[in-house]
Amino acid sequence: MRRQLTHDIHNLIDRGRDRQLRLAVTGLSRAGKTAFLTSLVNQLRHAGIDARLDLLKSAREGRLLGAQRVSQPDLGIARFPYDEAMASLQSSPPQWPEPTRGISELRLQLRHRTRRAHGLLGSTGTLTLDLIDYPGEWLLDLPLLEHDFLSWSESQLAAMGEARQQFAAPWRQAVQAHAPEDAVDEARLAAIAEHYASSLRDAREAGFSHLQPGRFLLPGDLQGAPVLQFFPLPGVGEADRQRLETLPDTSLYQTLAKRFRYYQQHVVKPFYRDHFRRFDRQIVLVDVLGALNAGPERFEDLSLALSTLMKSFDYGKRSLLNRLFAPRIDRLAIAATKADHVTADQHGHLVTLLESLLAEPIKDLRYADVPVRAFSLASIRATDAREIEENGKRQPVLRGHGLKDEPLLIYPGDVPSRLPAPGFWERQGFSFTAFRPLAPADGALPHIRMDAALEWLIGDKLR
Ligand SMILES: Nc1nc2c(ncn2[C@@H]2O[C@H](COP(=O)(O)OP(=O)(O)OP(=O)(O)O)[C@@H](O)[C@H]2O)c(=O)[nH]1
Ligand SMILES: [Mg+2]
Repeated sequence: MRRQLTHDIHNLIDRGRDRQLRLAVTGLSRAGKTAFLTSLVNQLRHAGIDARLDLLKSAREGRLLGAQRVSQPDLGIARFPYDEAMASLQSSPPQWPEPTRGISELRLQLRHRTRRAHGLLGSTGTLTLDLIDYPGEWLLDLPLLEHDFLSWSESQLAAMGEARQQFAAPWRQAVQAHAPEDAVDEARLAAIAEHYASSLRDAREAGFSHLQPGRFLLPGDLQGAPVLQFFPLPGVGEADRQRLETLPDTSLYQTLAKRFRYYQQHVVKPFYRDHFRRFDRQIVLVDVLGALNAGPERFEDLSLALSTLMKSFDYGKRSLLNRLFAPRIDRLAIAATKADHVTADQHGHLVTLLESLLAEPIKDLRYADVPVRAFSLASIRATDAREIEENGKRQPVLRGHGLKDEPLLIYPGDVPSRLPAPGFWERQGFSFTAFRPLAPADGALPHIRMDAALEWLIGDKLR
């Protein structure tokens, strides 16, 4: 107990002297979180040796001395699989790291020299950087706290578009066999819930992102637990509220309502209370190019999902989040990942497209005075930029290898600078080929603008 207290006090003092920072990385499934954190750790470990970090001021000025991994503070959280990710990238042929599930963490200790007037170097300082990777899907659950079961159920059914209805057909058939007042046994409930969860998984497979409840997609250690076995109830609404509330505890309605409350209290809230509330800085990664590639319906859905996700960073005084948890993130980055999938002349468009995709949330953040900046980057660059000459004109192209190791030389197309108008999808398709990582040379991973993101996220702590 006393040791824990001393530990906490030390943590507090370090933070006061700007020596500790918790930086969280999130994004929807496959957005590039593992690649980003792996590269971030790799770049910092190679700072001052062979990492290219010119846009990170302390590195450019030769003041960043290096980084070491130290044991993480929260022993109950999975370790971020840095070694495993590096092993995949260094295998032959190189491979992308495995998908990850849930939250993980890694602690780095950075040593740097402080700066004094007239460019003189000062004393050495240490920054303890806690890096946290967690699924963006978990943030999609925040709005669920504003509902009770009945209103949540109505909202979910209303939000189900045509394509989602199709995935949900088996679930609907199963649930419609029961009335809200029926007593339904555990096994039957589990079976209906599995139909519901599977409709969400199918929707995600098909490229949809705006899906709730988030843990149904990424259950982690809650797999099979009754708290993940609820679903909306078709055929009832606000008008039935009085009647429904008088139903016995054993009824289908009351059972689902109870599980829903449990999910709010024991799954959604603890994440915000135990983790989110303690983050100092946050980067949200978005696979904009992947969504462009998947067509208009998925692109629109990504936009919806992102505006829900970004609500977790809206600290307006009256926001739900502020009332419940008083979070303290004081700086935010949003980044379009995998920028090495398009030629460098398109990178500017990628940023403006991301900004228009997030226009509303960015406005809210600015209003709430949370500094936010948009980037396009490649955590682990998998292509080389080349130029070819066609009909007497120079044309930038990308060279790399496909996932089956086949050599590729392509021009992937133009990125629109704003949200694509309907005509765009007919006029111009996108085909972004997947590249395998470049063959590893010794040393730092190749990247695009990781240093710019680092400068924004931690640069001020390395002065
Ligand atoms: N070309 C290129 N591809 C990338 C880059 N970053 C990620 N990718 C691709 O995107 C895939 C997903 O990246 P991850 O880093 O595993 O994404 P994630 O968000 O951790 O995914 P989950 O753990 O499944 O949620 C990778 O397997 C790569 O194919 C990048 O910088 N360049
Ligand atoms: Mg991952």
